[in-house]
Amino acid sequence: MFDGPDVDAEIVLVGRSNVGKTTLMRELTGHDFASGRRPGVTREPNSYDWNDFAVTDLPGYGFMEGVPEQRQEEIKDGIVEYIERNRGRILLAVHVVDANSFVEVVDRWSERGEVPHDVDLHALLHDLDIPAAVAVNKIDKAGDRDATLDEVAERLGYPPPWRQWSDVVAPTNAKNGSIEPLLEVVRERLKEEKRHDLLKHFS
Ligand SMILES: Nc1nc2c(ncn2[C@@H]2O[C@H](COP(=O)(O)OP(=O)(O)OP(=O)(O)O)[C@@H](O)[C@H]2O)c(=O)[nH]1
Ligand SMILES: [Mg+2]
Repeated sequence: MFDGPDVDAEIVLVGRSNVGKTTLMRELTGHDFASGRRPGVTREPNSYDWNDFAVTDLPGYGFMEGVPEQRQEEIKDGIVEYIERNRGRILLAVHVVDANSFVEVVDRWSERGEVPHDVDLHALLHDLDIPAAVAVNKIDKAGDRDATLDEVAERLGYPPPWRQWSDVVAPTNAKNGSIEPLLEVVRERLKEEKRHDLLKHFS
């Protein structure tokens, strides 16, 4: 359903609609893509590529304004299929969440006995052995930063204190370009993969 760039290494951004993936993409690549105030802006993957390596912003899952529920399900399936198909080349999946609504959404679904999309997606990355980062975005709006980060991380399987997971969990404010903790996670991951040639894109 979703085509991707013709590359042999990729970083993907995944997450619910409206969490700030496209804004983060812009900060990560230095190139502009359409973002918006309402959920459901990105409906096809956006890639930025440097010949053999790309950063790809995937559509968001969950509620999308003006998009029928069945179509929302298809998009989620398309995202899962994209990740499964490209698992061999994905160096890192940046799972983006909204610091201010994540816990509430996850708990609401869990209380209903359903698996929240984000928990499901994170488990998929784990099952496929795809290294994951969690960008806890819109951190500028969080009241108690450390408590928020602890609560978010815990629900994705990283028990508190969140700081012990600094190789995974990265607070970000994509809107004003404060994404240094995420850049650090990306650089560490690239070093692990011996892709020092790519570090210059994330300095
Ligand atoms: N306060 C704040 N707002 C942010 C931040 N990052 C993004 N936003 C805002 O959140 C809204 C959604 O941003 P997008 O980047 O379009 O989100 P998305 O995840 O790509 O959304 P979809 O394409 O609909 O899935 C926009 O109004 C952004 O300006 C942030 O760190 N802090
Ligand atoms: Mg988007």
